[in-house]
Amino acid sequence: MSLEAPEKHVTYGTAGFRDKAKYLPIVLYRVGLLAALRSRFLGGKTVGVMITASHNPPADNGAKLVDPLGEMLDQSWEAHATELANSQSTAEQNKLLDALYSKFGVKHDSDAKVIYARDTRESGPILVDALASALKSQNAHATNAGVLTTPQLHYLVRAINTLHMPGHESYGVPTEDGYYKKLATSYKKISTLAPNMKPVSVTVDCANGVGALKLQQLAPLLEGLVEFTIANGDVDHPEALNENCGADFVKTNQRLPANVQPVPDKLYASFDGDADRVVCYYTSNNGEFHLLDGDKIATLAASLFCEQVSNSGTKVDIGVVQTAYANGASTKYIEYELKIPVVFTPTGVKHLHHAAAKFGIGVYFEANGHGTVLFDKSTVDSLKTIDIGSPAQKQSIDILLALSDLINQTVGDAISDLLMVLVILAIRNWTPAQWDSCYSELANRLLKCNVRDRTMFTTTDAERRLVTPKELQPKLDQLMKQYPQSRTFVRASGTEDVVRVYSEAASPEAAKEIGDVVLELLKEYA
Ligand code: G16
Repeated sequence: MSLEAPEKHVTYGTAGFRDKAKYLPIVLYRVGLLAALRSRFLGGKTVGVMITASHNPPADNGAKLVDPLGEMLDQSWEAHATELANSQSTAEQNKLLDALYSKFGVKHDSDAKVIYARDTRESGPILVDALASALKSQNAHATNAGVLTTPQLHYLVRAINTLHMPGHESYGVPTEDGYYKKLATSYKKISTLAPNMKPVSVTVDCANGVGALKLQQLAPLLEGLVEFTIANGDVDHPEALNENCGADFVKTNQRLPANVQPVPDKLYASFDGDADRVVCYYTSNNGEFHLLDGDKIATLAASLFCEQVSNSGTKVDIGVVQTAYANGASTKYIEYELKIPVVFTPTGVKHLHHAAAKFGIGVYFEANGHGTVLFDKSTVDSLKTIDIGSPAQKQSIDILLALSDLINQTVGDAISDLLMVLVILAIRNWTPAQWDSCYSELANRLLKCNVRDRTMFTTTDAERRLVTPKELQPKLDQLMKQYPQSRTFVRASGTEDVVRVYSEAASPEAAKEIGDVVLELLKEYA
């Protein structure tokens, strides 16, 4: 490593470290040091490191650590990651590392196992080298899993560890092929259970990222059931990643990505750069674009689970976890139509995941398409052991169990989530427009704004209110009073050097006006 310290301060944020790739080799080296320690601390269980910057521009990159059951790094370790990464010299780095070994009572020569993967970014190989050299220096057993989607790495970590983990059922064959087979087998199983399920087709904008490669590998296993057409699958030009395409582009701009010429009423989907998010959409006959975002996916899934649980004769507490970005109409639909609880957490899968795990079946989705459905172990056990009274009851139980295999239990997964959407639409024989008609969204707008120091924006109430700058929230409150059914908030991004502005109101004009006023207010902090 030529540098002794990162050129700028880095923070383990919403989704690990994320910054311009040029700043990151030293950071990845130190991520490797910490990953080996984390594995040792956990008795030699395998931990993961994913090198990706997901929805960010091609020049960025990042790294996140994955804990043994495929969850995000335990939050209490994030501060250690940040402190170690920002050491100002090799001597300071070693001193800090030694202090952590002592603090956690970990022996330097105990077992450490780390598996890592990267997305398709040009900077990936350099960062892999930095990580690998740190793992070597720590005598850790290191496995390079190559180019994968983020959720595939999470799957591998969990599958490896649960092969021999008392109290945990094996999660699947710990290979990339095992991942595809698990998804395809459960999809096929549902197709044999649900009466008259028809084959479906979907065009997927893969953001010119890793999702394209992986969808191509899955497709033959679902032949005859799902037909995939790939758009924006150019991984040979890394500069094209997320450029005018991908889930973040479509959600933020509320319009079609480049290179998609829609056929009315057909389903389309967009993944992000590392395929952990998905949003869907369609156009109507008049050419109007209709977004089916994370809120629509959450409500589709929650309604199906409510129906199947009720048919199954079991009692399961189903709940939905959302963030401040959730459209107010989706929250109302869940609470008043589906009659199940909604819990709010700050942005970041790590927050939503923990809240969802408290339900028997916990559906969590961010509006940007990041999410999954968690099945509590006791729910799965009770579905497996319940006395079955009728064929209809058995059918619902089998569908629920197959869905628990189809849906990635470790983290949001664009491929698995898309299959869940497709299978629900197929079970119900619904068009995208029928799905969309469950509730009408309030008009909304999502903006980014550059400020001189985004850390001055601190929030409370699941990020729905600003604490600082303290003069700003009263102005936002005043603004909301002027528009019916309106809501707006400002929060600092954890992945980009911007603050995000969300506005929602009864009409698109009002949502736009509110957003414009907030941008104007933010000029003071530029
Ligand atoms: C990451 C996080 C998501 C979050 C998104 C944007 O997604 O995993 O939970 O919604 O960043 O976060 P922020 O608004 O703080 O920038 P991804 O897909 O980029 O890994």
